Amino acid sequence: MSDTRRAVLDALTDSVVSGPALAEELGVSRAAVWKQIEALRNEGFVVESTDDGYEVTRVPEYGGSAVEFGLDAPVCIEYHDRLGSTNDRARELAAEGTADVAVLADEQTGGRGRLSREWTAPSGGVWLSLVLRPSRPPAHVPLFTLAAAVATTRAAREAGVPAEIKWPNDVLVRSADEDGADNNEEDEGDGGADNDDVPARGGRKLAGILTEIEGEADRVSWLVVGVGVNANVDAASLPAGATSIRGEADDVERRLFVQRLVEEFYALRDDPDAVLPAWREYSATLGRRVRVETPGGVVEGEAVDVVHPGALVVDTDDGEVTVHAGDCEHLRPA
Ligand code: BT5
Repeated sequence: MSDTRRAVLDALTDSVVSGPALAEELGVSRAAVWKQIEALRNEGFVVESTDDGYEVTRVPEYGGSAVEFGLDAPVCIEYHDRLGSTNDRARELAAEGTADVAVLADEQTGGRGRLSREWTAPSGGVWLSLVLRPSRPPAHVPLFTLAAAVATTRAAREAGVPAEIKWPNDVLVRSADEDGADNNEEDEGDGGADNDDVPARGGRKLAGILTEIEGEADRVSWLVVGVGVNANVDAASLPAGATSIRGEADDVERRLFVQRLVEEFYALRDDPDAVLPAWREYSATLGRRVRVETPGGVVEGEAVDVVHPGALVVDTDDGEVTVHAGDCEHLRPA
């Protein structure tokens, strides 16, 4: 998207503006403004020309400009109806030197999870990859993944889904029989998929995050944070153990859902000290017995804390162990 188009969109967000005023404000010709208005109309916006100027009276349901309209974050959206993987496209953009772009697709045909696992991504979901170039060491990258999990959880809760985070970055909805040590009363909802054989125990998976980086020892060159949220999709079209917003609550306006998610993520990017406290607040893992498969072996015990930059502290029979990466399973209380 051109800077002019974004500036026109931003100017139209909360006011009626005349073409000449807009041209002057943006330092472009009236013809250039008119061209952008026509482009927005072609994308499905209804832009009325009133005596006072242009007024947006209808925003398309989904798409790049639709998400950017009213978005309070410094991000451009590149939208595709269909894509192999938004992370792959984001990696291309990152390699070209881009930053603060989000690749968004309605459907992915080659979605990826961690460790080359498949990610099912039918039409109706939210498949999003953010390109960032933070001046941080690679060791701090997990903080961005945690921030994405917090942002996703907040957006899901606003959509009426009691989402929680399983370490490190699965966003899930606990099953009634998964309430563990703390007997959380929000756990009665058991809609969505039939989950008698949940593969990653701990609840029904609503969203997953895949973070990829390129960098040197002391500096990240680029970071791609891929977020997949099962939004307006039938749980039946997802793998066993998955759920969707549609399965737990009502369908969401994806345009607004993506805005909330991206805005929350950028707010946390700008306030990194807020990430861990927020993550702890939404955690389904802390206080639970867990079994973590790490590259160095299995760690089992009670999850007692998450510490910078996103490591899990597990109280085991042999004392506290800090785990930096691995697959985590929630165990039923002994
Ligand atoms: C993840 O991997 O949870 C990270 C998923 C990231 C997906 C996003 S979508 C936008 C961006 N573009 C991409 O290509 N990827 C990112 P992992 O923890 O490895 O979980 C993968 C496992 O979850 C699979 O092996 C399945 O068991 C399960 N799974 C696959 N699709 C699912 C879905 N839609 N919902 C819930 N679980 C799913």
